[in-house]
Amino acid sequence: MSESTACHNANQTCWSCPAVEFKGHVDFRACGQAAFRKAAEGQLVVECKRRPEIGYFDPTSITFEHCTEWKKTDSGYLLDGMRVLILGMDGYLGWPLALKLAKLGCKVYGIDNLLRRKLVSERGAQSVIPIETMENRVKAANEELGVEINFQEIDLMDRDALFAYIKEVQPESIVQFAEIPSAPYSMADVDKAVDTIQNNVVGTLGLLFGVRDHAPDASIIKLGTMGEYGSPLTGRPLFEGLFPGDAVLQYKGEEWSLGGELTPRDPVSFYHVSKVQGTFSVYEACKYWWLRSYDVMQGVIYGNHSDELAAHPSLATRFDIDEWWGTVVNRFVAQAVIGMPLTIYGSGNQLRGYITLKDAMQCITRLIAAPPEPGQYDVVNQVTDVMSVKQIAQTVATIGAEFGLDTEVQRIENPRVEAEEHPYEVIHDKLSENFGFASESSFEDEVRGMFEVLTKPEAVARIKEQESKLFPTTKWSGESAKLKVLETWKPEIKDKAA
Ligand code: USQ
Repeated sequence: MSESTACHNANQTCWSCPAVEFKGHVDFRACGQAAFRKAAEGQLVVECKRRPEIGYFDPTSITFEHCTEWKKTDSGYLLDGMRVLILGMDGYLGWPLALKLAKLGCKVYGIDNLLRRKLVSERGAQSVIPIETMENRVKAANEELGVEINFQEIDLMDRDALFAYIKEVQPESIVQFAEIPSAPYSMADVDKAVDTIQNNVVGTLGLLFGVRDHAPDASIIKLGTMGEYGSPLTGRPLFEGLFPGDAVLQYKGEEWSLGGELTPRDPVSFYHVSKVQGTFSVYEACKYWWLRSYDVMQGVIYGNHSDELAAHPSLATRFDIDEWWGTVVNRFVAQAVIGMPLTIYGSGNQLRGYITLKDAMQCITRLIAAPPEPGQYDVVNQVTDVMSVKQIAQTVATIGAEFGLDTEVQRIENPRVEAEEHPYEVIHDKLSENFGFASESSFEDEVRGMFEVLTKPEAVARIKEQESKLFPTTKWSGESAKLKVLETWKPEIKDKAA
């Protein structure tokens, strides 16, 4: 990695540093729709909570590169011993992030209500890769990686406990992963739809008040989703959250500026609706209270690998494959392993953005390392590849053949209401251009790595135990008729030697 990429945030100054407190009474807040408008020179000074001996100073005068509190890492400069609070630490993403940040020298704190474990088990499913209790995970992280991770079993909806913990920890960055992440779960019945909306929307809203009152300088990394934009049939590009500042609409012979407006939302399930609502809450909180946030429109995450997870089996993250809790790539690999035809919904031409678990963790780390300015709400689209479901099935079958698997593919009636033929122009420049992100894993290699783990006898047994939960039954329409298989075929596997 080049020097400039590694230190992408070197030029940031105390304007962006959560360890700094703004002094004075100048109301210079931005509207929350664009980068922070700095006060005219001399109007504002700051004080560093970590280095009070400096006294009041101009916040543009010290860069991260020149500050003794910011240390160089391979993810840019990171605040030394940065206090990061991960909400949803027990989840698929929360745990690998905790390990990665702890290894980078952050002081990592986390909460979780362990709901995901409960919901997966209520479904009669299980993580294919066995996972330890949180207590054992924290112990294993200490023994295997030599890091301290602090965990509290707290429900995001328990605002008294949440606020007390925020007050105690005084986080400099907060990562909001504590959401119910399943589209089919949110469509299964009214209780599950309400649970999803309540947990995700009300949970995030409560959090914002907690940050306002107890850690207002913390940067908030909020996990959104690409599915907030939907897949517009017009081919409208999926800008990174906000229309570019110079976007102009022609209407009745006049030009109307769209600069700074949120890219239209067209969510594809009640789960995705909850994410849209989260976006608006965060956007408004930045506007009203000078909170600062990156809203991460993440594509479908897949895989089970990161350097820290690989250090010891007791550090593994969960890996779900059933209809509700598994995502498409992880599901296809598991299906191939037990000889079940891969379940393509509808035409299989649906396009989505994808990213490996390892790359997603790098992106989030880089966002933590380059906090937004006070009042700044910004969005990144977190994907590396755009693929159709059919392409994914083809690659999974091809790589499965390397493991001696003879994979069939089936097209089944689509249980979801989603466009099956559509353009998909995802703009995803910011992470690489502004945050120094460079992908470290490819689709093929990650799928190969998954096959290596999932073809082990104990994993095969755990997949077979939940075989009946792999074929979809949750229709968006609410009907419960069995889904028809439309077509079955064996993908052509090109002989590498040929
Ligand atoms: N699909 C199949 N066969 C399957 C499973 C899914 O064809 O067996 C298709 C779906 O119809 C859809 C696509 O694959 O077109 C992706 O489905 P998914 O279940 O992998 O992902 P999705 O429901 O969209 O949600 C997942 C995560 C969610 C995250 C989202 C990112 O569960 O938390 O927000 O990916 S995105 O899709 O970009 O909105």
